[in-house]
Amino acid sequence: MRIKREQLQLYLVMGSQNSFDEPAHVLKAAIEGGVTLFQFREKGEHAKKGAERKQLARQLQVICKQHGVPFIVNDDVELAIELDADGVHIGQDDGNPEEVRKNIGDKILGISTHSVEEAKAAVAQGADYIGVGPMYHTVTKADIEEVRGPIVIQEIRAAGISLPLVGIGGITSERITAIIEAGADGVALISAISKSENPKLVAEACAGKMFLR
Ligand code: TZP
Ligand code: MG
Repeated sequence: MRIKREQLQLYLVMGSQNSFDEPAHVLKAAIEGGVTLFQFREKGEHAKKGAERKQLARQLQVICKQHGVPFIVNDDVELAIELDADGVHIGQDDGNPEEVRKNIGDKILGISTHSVEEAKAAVAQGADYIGVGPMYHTVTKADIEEVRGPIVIQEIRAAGISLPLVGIGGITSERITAIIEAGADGVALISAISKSENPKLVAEACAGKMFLR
């Protein structure tokens, strides 16, 4: 088991483009509030590039290490290997999962899925966990699939897929219960935490919703 279900409970996904405050400050506060897993997702129009991007990744990885929080890199196998990150997260259009698995060896592999079919494929491809979304409308990611809500998670569980799973997309502390009740092990959030005035308080409120099952 490369990742424990409990480690997926409160998954913060973030890059510098997602926060007004320094990403390092946001990450520290969020971890103090109860974040259990972190994904470095530095992408989009306003994202850092090259050496600056790598430097930020290292800085955030150090914070994760200090707090025992696994550090996952979004869609960049090369960077994950160079930094010896704990894992990689890929989407449906981010290349061949089998190839990614070969390259990362025993690191954690997360795959974004949107349906029972994609979830089944992710299991076959050796994913350690899947992200399912978008649960709700979001403006954080431009190219999102149709919003179908927590019902997709119920469908995936009903199909017999027991792989660790997080919901993602438009999630706030108020929406967590519905996602956990649908069968998720946790939730992945960007803006609810990263754009909050008080990331620690929001993370605490989210963490308080996790002990339901
Ligand atoms: N994948 C599906 S929705 C999404 C990603 C990366 C964005 C989630 O961001 P937010 O701010 O939590 O809605
Ligand atoms: Mg991607």
